[in-house]
Amino acid sequence: MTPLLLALLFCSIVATASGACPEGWHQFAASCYAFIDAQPLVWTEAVRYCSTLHAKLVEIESSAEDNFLKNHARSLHKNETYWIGLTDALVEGKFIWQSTQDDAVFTDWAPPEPNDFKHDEDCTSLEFGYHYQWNDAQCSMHYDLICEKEKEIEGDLIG
Ligand code: MMA
Ligand code: CA
Repeated sequence: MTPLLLALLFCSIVATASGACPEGWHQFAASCYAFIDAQPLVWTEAVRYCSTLHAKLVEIESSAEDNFLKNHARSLHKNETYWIGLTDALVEGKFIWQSTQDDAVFTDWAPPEPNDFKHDEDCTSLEFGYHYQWNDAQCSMHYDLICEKEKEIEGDLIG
């Protein structure tokens, strides 16, 4: 093999090892995100689906993360609404993140949301009709979803 090919091979191994995301996942900060649109699911199914990918339904803790996700959703040009991992099913009006049960500190509700329309909206979406600001929606709606998992750590892959 020529030195050039060896150098290219080495570079591609380093690129993989330095914390890239799995194929089809998109990196932001220390996380990888998958936008799942093969089959719209109800919210509880969305939680379950992400867990089969060793991930969680996305939890959004900052405007930087929120903007990354909104921009990516827009770039897909699919006119889809996506579930996120925020719910007030346990205590009405108290929105918590599914995996940690932590109160939402950062939020991006589209005014006048969350409105608990017909007293039957306990799950949260990035709503296409709101330019991907957040809506509380019926948990039985079938929406696409975004899964999140931690980026692989460099040392694990280099070995
Ligand atoms: C829909 C549904 C609600 C949302 C309202 C806003 C009619 O219900 O998406 O969650 O709050 O629209 O008008
Ligand atoms: Ca609503």
